[in-house]
Amino acid sequence: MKQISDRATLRDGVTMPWLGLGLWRVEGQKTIDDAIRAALDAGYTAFDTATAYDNEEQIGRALHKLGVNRSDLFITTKLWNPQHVQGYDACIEACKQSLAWLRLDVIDLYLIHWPVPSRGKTVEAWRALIQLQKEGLVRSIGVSNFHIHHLEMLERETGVIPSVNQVERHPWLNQRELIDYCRAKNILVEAYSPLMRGHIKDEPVLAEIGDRYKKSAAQVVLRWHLQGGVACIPKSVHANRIQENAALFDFDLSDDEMASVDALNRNRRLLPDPDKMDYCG
Ligand code: 1BO
Repeated sequence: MKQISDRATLRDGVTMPWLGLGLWRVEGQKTIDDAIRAALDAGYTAFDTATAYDNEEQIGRALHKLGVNRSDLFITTKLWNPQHVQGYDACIEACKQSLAWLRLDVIDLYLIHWPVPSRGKTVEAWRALIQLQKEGLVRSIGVSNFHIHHLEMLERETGVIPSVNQVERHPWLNQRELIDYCRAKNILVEAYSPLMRGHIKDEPVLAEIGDRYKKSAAQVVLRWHLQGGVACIPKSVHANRIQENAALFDFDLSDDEMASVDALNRNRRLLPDPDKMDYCG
């Protein structure tokens, strides 16, 4: 990819920006207005939220106030576990509620937020997303926090493969096996917490690589994601950081530098393992 407007083509033909602004734990109308404005100014068109983040309504208000052309935007939101585990109808209603909060006619990408395997409702929730796409309420459907065995279950039970799997991914958790599986199935992997929740400073090699290009360690990590074919949604509410996180398209990491970042992997999660995340409200 050469510029922030470049898009990945998903398996269902929908195109999605490689880089978006993550809005997890972004709260308060003014903070949201300012972050979205700064992101638009920096060239972002993709915004990632979830019902669980409790900010869809404020995001909808911000986009409406800013008068952004709808066709220029790519909005992702996610089905939250309490509705997921209630079954098909609750999943359909949850999506309609997100549409209302976001003030949209269609969601660009709708994801099952967590597999919640202990409740056994994931296939039913997936069937609801398939129906939502058929009805045109969502353009593309995918999942978040799915291991390979969860993805296999959806394919086996429904024959419909998600377009995106959004997962925790950063240098300490490079998700090699999952990425290889998703690539073989033409599922785009998207990284959340791509900047290791503040731990980048613990790996000095990242700043050393950055010095060669006059880039920060964070920019090196984001470039590593993109260059490795992984979309990402760094979160920030600071205009200067939002801009910095988008200034990734004027340098390339060498193969050796990509390998140095890969070598930092420890299979270390900073957030819950999806097989153990059972929260249902
Ligand atoms: C706990 C992580 C949630 C990201 O969507």
